[in-house]
Amino acid sequence: MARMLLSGDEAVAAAAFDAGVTLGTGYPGTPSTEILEAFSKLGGKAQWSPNEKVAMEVGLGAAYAGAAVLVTMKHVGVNVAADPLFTAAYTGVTGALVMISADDPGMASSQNEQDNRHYAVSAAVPMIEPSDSQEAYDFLIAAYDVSRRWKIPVIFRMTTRVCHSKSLVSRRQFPAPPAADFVRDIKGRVMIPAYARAAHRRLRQKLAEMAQWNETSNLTVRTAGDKSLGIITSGISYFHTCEAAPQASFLKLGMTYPLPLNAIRAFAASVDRCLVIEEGDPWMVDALLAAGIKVEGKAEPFRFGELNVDRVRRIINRDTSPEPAPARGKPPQLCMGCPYRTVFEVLRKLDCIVSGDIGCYTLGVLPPFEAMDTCVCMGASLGVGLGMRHVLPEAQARRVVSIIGDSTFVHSGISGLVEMIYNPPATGHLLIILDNGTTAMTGQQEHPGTGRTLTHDPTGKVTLEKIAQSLGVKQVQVTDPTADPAGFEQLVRDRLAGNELSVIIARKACLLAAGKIREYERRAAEQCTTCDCGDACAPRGQ
Ligand SMILES: Cc1ncc(C[n+]2csc(CCOP(=O)(O)OP(=O)(O)O)c2C)c(N)n1
Repeated sequence: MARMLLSGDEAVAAAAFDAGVTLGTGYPGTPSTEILEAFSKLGGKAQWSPNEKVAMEVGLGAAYAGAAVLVTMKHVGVNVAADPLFTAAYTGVTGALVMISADDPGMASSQNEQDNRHYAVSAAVPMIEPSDSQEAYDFLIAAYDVSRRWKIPVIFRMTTRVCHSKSLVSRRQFPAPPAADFVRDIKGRVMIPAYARAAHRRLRQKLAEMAQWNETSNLTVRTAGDKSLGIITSGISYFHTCEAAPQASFLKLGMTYPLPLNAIRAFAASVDRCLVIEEGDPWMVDALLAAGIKVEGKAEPFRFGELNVDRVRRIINRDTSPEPAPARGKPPQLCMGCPYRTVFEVLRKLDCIVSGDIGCYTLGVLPPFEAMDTCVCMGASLGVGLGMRHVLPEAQARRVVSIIGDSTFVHSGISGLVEMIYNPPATGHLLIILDNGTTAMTGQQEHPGTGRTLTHDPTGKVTLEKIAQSLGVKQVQVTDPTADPAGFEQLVRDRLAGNELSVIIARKACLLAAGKIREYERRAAEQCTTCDCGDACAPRGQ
């Protein structure tokens, strides 16, 4: 096949497609979102799940049934998927499962820069890290081989630069993987303690075998150079270092867990000074030092943010002098005409204590609104708001409002609403769902509340107000805040004054998505002749 210019995300999608991956599941999150979208465009079957835990579980079920599966998420998504991941390591898989962890060192678009290499160690699953798009392609194929051979989920860790940079990729052809087929394995897949104890031992045995295999695997590349400086590295750091110290000797690792300790030990002994260049936490250097290998790491300031050629030069030169401040960019802001603006204006005017959440609307924290007081992780607005309501003096408690986007509500807000019903504060509580009909922040993906699939075709729709009502919220109001801002303000005032539990769904389509949504609805109305898809087809009659 001809060579193509692909991003790392597109290369992963192409590899998954070429390798015959049967199903891709995931939840959007920068920098991983494009993978499933590209996989779907190539003709692969891809679907958004309500959240990463569900995506992992659906993937796991498919892999138990013998299929090859791709599960995608950003780094914080792995926190959500961690519960099934850790025990999936015990059960293993029958087909093959690769989980993409797209990490965001430097936090281009995330709330933290957690280094998910730690997950490989704590979940005890192998981890593979590509450096560019060709490796994203080749290593993904290798990840499926590892997963199939050792019957284990594999973490495929990428970072923003690898996900989004474009480089040339040669694609190949592969034989089709075996068809799905259920083979009973009760002791292998039902993790009661008696079976799990044996499973843990099996897992450690697999890791020992994989470590042995990795000692000579072709995922490791050794380049002989100047003996005075040896560099151990992986991922994007490899390219920064090639430019910063082209004369050095290199040991570039592809599979970074379990580490090929003997190969590393031999490399370290072959050079005068052996330096580990890694982005994020001093994860690898700590592991190597713990194994008694004489290596040197980086100074603490380089733990923060992305590395680049200049920073790698500084690490090599042990230069910890102040770094130049990055050029100031233009701060992001809520779009002009964004329906959330009205909501934040009201919250600001009423001096609400706003327990916020993650999405475009987090920008309500910035001037001119400054109408958000907390933001932790997806879904936290409910729990954090309720916690404040429980302990604050009444006058303050009455000012507490939780706000959450529609996609985030479906992702992990519903359980917070269950908590609100179960443990209601004495002053009641108000949740405002900002329903703009899309997952705007990550590029307008569909979610269960839109009633459309990843490919924008109609499917079952989860209706937010029905969820709130069925859970027992008495005061549920759906309103377009922009249609009558004064009326919206009065509504919020009324809800804050009472002691009831209330939900206001502020519904108005994202300005940037509205045209596309109308087009999807028109297309669906044309296609849908036998209407049995409930609310998804509602616009048909309009
Ligand atoms: C666990 C986790 N998964 C994914 C993300 C990426 N992400 C942040 S907010 C968000 C959803 C935003 O959609 P919505 O709640 O509808 O708000 P909008 O952006 O449309 O205002 C996503 C996918 C994340 N931060 N954390």
